[in-house]
Amino acid sequence: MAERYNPAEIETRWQQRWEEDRLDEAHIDPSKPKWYFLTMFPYTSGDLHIGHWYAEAPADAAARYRRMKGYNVLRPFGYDSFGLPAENAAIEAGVHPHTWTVENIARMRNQLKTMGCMFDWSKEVATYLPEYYRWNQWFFLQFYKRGLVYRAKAPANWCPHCQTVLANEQVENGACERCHTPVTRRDLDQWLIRITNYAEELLDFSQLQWPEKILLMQRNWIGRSEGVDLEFPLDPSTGSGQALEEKSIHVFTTRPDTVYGVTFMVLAPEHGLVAGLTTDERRAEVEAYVEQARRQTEIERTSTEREKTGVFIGAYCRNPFSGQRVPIFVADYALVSYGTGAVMGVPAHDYRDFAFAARYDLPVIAVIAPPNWQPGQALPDAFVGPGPMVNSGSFDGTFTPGDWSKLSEFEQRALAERWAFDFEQMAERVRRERGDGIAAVASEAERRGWGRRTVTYHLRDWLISRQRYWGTPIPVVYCEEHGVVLVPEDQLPVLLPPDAEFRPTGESPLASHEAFVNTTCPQCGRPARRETDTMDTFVDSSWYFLRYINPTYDRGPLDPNAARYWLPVDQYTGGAEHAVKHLLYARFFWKVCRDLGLVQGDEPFARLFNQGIILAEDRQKMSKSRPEFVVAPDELLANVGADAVRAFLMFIGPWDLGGSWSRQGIQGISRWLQRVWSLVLAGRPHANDEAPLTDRRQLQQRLHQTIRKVEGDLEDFRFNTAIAALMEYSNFLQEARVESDEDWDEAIDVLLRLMAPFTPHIAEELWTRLGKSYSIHQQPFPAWDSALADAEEVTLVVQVNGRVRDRLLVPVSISESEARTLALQSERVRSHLTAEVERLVYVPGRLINIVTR
Ligand code: ANZ
Repeated sequence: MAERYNPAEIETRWQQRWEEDRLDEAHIDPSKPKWYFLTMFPYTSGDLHIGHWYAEAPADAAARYRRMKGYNVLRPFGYDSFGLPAENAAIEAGVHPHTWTVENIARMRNQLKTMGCMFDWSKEVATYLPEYYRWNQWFFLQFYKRGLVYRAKAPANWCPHCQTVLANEQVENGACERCHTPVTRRDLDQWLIRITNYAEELLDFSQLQWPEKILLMQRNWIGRSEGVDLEFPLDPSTGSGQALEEKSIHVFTTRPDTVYGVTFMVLAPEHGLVAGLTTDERRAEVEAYVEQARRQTEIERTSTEREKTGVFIGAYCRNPFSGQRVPIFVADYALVSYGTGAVMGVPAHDYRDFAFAARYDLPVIAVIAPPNWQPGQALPDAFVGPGPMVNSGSFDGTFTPGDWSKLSEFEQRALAERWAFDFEQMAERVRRERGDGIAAVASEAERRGWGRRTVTYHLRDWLISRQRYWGTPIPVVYCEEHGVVLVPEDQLPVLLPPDAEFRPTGESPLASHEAFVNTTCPQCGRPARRETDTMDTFVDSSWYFLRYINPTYDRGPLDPNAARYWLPVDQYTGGAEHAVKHLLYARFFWKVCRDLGLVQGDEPFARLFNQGIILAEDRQKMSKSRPEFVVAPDELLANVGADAVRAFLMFIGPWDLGGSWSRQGIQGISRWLQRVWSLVLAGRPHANDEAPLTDRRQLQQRLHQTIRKVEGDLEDFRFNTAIAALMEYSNFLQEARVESDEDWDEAIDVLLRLMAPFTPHIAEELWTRLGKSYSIHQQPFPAWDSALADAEEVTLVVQVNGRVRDRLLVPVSISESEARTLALQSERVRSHLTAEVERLVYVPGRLINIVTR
């Protein structure tokens, strides 16, 4: 009796052997095409869970496939090990983050090895190591020299009672978690990276084969907005009468076509002119309002649901176009960080302004005529659609598209319904109209010197200062004499001291570490203080893939020689939750590296694929709060083995959609592997001698069709259908009665090589048991021949006027004219040809439709 399939034994044995033989180490080899296959590295946040498996196992199959196709595949692994996850876990467990991280990495590495993935362990990277973060500091210096990093006041959470900065997690419902005092925002000196310098370039996605959804999210995040900077002169006859240096207020507007409809002006509470413009009578109220606005987050302030509040500051400005006097308000829906921090209020054509005007009883002047609207008629709501300009001086009658082109079709249709006009007609009109009110007013403003066209981005500069312990120290020293002094390159790394307090206090923990803080000025040698904030860990993850190619290189962050060969990354995979920040920061870092001459080309990741998530058996999210639904990979390994878990995860659905766990499903996969095991070890079956002999041609066809299918699926990450094809193929072999040993050998050889990327251990075990040379993972992927894969005959459906009249068995290679002749000769067809043939529609190899007059 044949030996039973024992995955636990086989898998550990092969994992050890592959590691000993360094099978998965990638070396520069210019004779081979390279394939850098990168998967987003994980946080060191504890045990490996099924989500890690889902990120790694299918990617591994794709990488193994590439290697079998003759590529030199780089498949590194590392740990995103600085930052909050490690710090919080360490605080909970009461151990030092360093100890905790080291232990976790060791555990994760062991767990990872049980997956049977082709990781190149010689290139492991961990961001908490000084050999790594030293280069974060080096990058900081280069950025500084290029004007890409600067210090500025930026808001942080502040508890007025405890007199301290709070981390986001220390704020509960807007209050300090310790004393429950409402938290305010306080400006601190912090470091920012000028990512906005690259905003325009980051919007160019032309070289990226990425999911459309991700590109859209990046585009929205960068948020390019074309508009006009308009200048409203201050009205000297009113207001505080204080001598003001500023003579005007600048607004950023995307809708200059509405300028005649301005009935008020709004300044952000933090706008620099508020204090100076506020009149004495209004001062107390304005100050109270500004103070309470400080407590709100931007998200709260811009929420569309929220009531629009504000306070009149007593001053006025003038509309350069209409000459109208415009009252100035301070209101928190204007953000200081966007545009100019001031908004021209046009209630007739902007929803927020409409709500504000309604609340403070400000006039609403329609300047774009909605369809079916009579002059003088009050507007029930803001109208954001297209139409002719009215009440707009010499612009009256000019057609303007309004916000039309910025709306989705869904929103456009909703608008059409709301204002009772025909959607199609309006869409057509916008396309046809030549006059464009937006451009007309913008040009007029420029001509008269009242404003200029400008582009604004929603993207903000990247605030990298963190008042936390577990991160990269920012390599800066503050000297009384020399101010901000960079730590010289040859003194890097600035080491993170192991003996600092790491529990978050809000203040930077390093600030209380005397030995760290007190240093000397690199310029004058006199006593100086170190910067005590650490870097955002997104800095670490922005370039880790550049370190992988040679993590021991010590003359720079990346080895130029390895870079020339391995970069850029050919395929990147990971979770869609990193759609914006990580992927944008990494693209930005790459572009800076390009400008520093470290890499070539404009993009780091040519292709991107996002996997879905694994749900629990009840189709809900797996969570620690429902332990009975959490799948623990380690347990599964003992039961069904890594190959079954891998194959099951790939089988449950398209990789980008994810799927839900199923105990039954995994048993099914496990049984399939057992069947393959027996099938291969039993050798060519003689038992079913009764069965009719399998046609040799049919056997070959199945074999070549399966190769073609699996290859195509692996190219496109359709692992589920590839595994289904493998199952069908192995079932077919089980039923088959093959005449020659040679044919049987070939059929099994192909089966194992096709399975190798998915289930690497069982494939290797059976392969060597058949006496084939180790290792199957160094074998080429089987080739297929389309002549053998294609069916020789196909059924051609013949229709007359769309109704099926006959089915003909024809050679696959049939030409259109042959098909036409055969169809017209058919008796069944001819009896329906009562009228003259007008034309023939031919779908090659499938269908022919004869259309009569
Ligand atoms: C007048 C106006 C009339 C506007 C109208 C819109 C419609 P996007 O497209 O996102 O760039 N805005 C400008 N700066 C702002 C700030 N700091 N805080 C809050 N809102 C601000 O948005 C541009 C529009 O957002 C601008 O165009 C301005 O309102 C507002 F019928 O100007 B608009």
